[in-house]
Amino acid sequence: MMVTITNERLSAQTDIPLKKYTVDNGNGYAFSCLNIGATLTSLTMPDKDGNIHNVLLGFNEPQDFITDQTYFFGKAIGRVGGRIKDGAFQYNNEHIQLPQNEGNNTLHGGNNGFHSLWWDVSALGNGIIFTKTIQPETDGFPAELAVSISYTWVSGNQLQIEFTGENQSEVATLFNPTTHNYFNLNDDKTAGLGGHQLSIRARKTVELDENQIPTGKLLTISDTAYDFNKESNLLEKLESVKQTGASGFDDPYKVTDSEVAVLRNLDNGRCIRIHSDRNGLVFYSLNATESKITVNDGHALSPHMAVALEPQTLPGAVHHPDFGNIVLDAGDKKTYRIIYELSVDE
Ligand code: FUC
Repeated sequence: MMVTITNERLSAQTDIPLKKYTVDNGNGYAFSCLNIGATLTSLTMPDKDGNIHNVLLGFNEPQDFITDQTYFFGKAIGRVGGRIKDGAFQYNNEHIQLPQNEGNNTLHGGNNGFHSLWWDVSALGNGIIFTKTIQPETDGFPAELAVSISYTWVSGNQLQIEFTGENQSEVATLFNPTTHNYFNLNDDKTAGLGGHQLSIRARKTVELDENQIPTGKLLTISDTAYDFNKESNLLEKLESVKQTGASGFDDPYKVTDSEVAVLRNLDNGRCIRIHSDRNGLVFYSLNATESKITVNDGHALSPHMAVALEPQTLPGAVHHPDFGNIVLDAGDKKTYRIIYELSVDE
């Protein structure tokens, strides 16, 4: 593997320090990141005929990566992915208030979460690392948190995304980061999800209330529209979930394996296996969109143009201890890894 790293400035305005970093592994696979939001903006790979193309959906206008609070294309998400009911939790009998950015609730770390921060960047031998020490005044969460997020090529066309959080304070905080990439393995994103097959290693989803807040209950999904335990045609599944009255998938799955999901395209052979060290995967099928947003190659954004698969500790863990523990105590440090194993079926 011969990794090369290049960077370019994306904005001519000197007061906007937007930079793009591209890391090519020399085998026909490359990724690009931005210093705003530690964002993964593109992931290029060959198809079965050797055509190399980007398999992620992203904004066409670089400026949208700076201002977006809706789609989170490619964004690093933290301190906590998903929704926290009433933007608050109890710890040692103390009520801790968090930033509220979706009604009373906290979504994806609040408006000043990882996705909207400017990160410092350094090169590693096989990728890049974003670092930042986040103060409570910056994002509204308790405790000073030193964070690093690295994107590196590891053996055999595997992109590893590693999050480390270190609580540098005397009080506890929360840490449940994820990455919000939307995949579409077709070259032409306007072709939607045609040809895509998805499997998710899960037999249960988290029940959600009318505000998409976890109730604490798990639902058995065997043989329902939500069941992806057997590899399934994504467009057919979308049709069947819509027949239940939903606008698409926006659900946390309780995963049973470290290979949490496999997305493949039967037409062009591209395949992504997602590995994670946590117990949850949120599957979001990009259900609501505004067409004034333009994405890859200047096309208008439309619903179900791509799918987000977000590995994390199950949302709701802070209120439902059975779901996991996302508290990062004073002085504690935690590391999580997500791997995209990329391959091409002949
Ligand atoms: C997912 C979803 C949300 C949302 C967002 C962009 O994590 O659960 O509903 O709209 O991403």
